[in-house]
Amino acid sequence: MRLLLFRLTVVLLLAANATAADRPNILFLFSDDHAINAISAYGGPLADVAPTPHIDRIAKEGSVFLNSFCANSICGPSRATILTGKHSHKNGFMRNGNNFDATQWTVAKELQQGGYSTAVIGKWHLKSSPEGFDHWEVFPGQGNYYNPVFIQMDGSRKKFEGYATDLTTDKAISWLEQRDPTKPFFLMCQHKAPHRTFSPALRHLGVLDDVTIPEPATLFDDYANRSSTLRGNEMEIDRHFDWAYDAKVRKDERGSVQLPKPDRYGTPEYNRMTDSQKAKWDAYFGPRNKLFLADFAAGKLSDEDVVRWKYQRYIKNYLSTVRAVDESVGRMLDYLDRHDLTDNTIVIYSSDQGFFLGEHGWYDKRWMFEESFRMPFLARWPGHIRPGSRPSGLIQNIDYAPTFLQIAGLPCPDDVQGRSLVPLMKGDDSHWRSSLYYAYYELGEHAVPQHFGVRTDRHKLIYFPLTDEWNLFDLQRDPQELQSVHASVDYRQTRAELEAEFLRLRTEFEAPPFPARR
Ligand code: SGN
Ligand code: CA
Repeated sequence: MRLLLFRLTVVLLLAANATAADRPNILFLFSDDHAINAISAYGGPLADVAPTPHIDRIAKEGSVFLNSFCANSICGPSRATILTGKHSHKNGFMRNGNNFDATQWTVAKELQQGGYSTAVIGKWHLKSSPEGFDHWEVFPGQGNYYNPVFIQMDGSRKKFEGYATDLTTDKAISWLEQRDPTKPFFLMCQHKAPHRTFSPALRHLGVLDDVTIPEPATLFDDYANRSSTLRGNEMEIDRHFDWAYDAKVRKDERGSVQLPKPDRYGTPEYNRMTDSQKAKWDAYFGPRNKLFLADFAAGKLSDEDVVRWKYQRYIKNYLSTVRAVDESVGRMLDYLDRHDLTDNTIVIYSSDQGFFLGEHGWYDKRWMFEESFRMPFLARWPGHIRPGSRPSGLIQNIDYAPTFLQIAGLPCPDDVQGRSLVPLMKGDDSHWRSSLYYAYYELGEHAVPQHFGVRTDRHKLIYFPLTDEWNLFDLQRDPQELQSVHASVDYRQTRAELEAEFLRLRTEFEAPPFPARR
């Protein structure tokens, strides 16, 4: 009842004081698996070799949130959290493969009812069809890079020739062209890139040929001094990166050369291409693969050399897919400029979780370790966000829905678990939170076990229920998280505080019991 009255008052006030078009537009630019280390505005180790000038423009004219995290480092759950402002156990989407209960409250529905034109284009990955959007056009499941299929609003599937990132951008722009201009808009433009299998736009093949990408210090991590479950992972560049599927060395290119395992999958993205697209791919990868295979067959490469070669192959393809995402951001910002929309639009760039770019020897995400736990979050909002600001408060994807609502001047339901980021955007971090709750529920592909934890600005406590192990990291002394100090007497006090905070958060968020021990 209270919410209803509030909603009515808001609508009346909006009608009296402002034309709907005065309310800010919300442009949510989103990608899949884009680690902050691959965004130059975050100043990571790859900033010089692979800059992202258009994403950086958002940072320059707005802010980079330095401590942005996800609630559950996996695709569908992150997206469900963004739409609902709730942890996975509350919105019911705990693992990829779940079906999003579209009857529940979402921020898209609220914005739509509150007078916004709403649309989502690109990767959706929540199985049930989008609701709360005036327009949508999304990939089935993970979607494809080349000549992808988009599901239409009538349920039919249509294949489009071209590259997923470009097509997603074209479709987002054409929706902006056709939208109802008397209403503010909420547009989610959601890319597949740079997700596995890291397949660049053909025009970007070779853009990083002249550089050697610096290797992360932990490329050859031995997984000692942490949970025993780390060793059971199946996401190592060394042991799991597939030759054809990931490293792009097709079986039909190898002649008599035998590559070591793993070599399980084919090349589905290559198979989708037209003959002329394949010709461009072959012209690039063909000769490079030949050189590698010759060296390999001649016994010139040690095991470590092979890992290093695979790392370069991986990271260059990954960063090349980012190149198209960055170009897309440039096109979207340019559209706002050319249509006089820049001043009244908040632009956010984010990605569903982070990703390991060789750190700990890994690709993929899932772990509560920094590289996958962190989500990029950059925002530009002229007149509200100070250009060049770098808020350091701990934020999480549960906060996005309440943020959108405050920007739109709409009420936020009591059961939303996140908090609006508008105060942080405006430079006020005086009453901000000091810890975050994390929960990961899958136990499947890549063999990362369920784990749960709490992070403060300095420490991280993780519980692995299947093995009943606890890890504690001092992020200031050990930023690479190589040594749990959980058993150290020096950390007795910290451990007790973190355990209490973990429990407090689990109570506050009404978290379910841990899965049973193995
Ligand atoms: C796919 C990928 C995995 C990836 C998951 C989750 N395999 O299953 O490597 O971890 O998606 O990614 S693939 O063979 O399909 O590329 S997520 O971003 O959707 O959560
Ligand atoms: Ca993802």
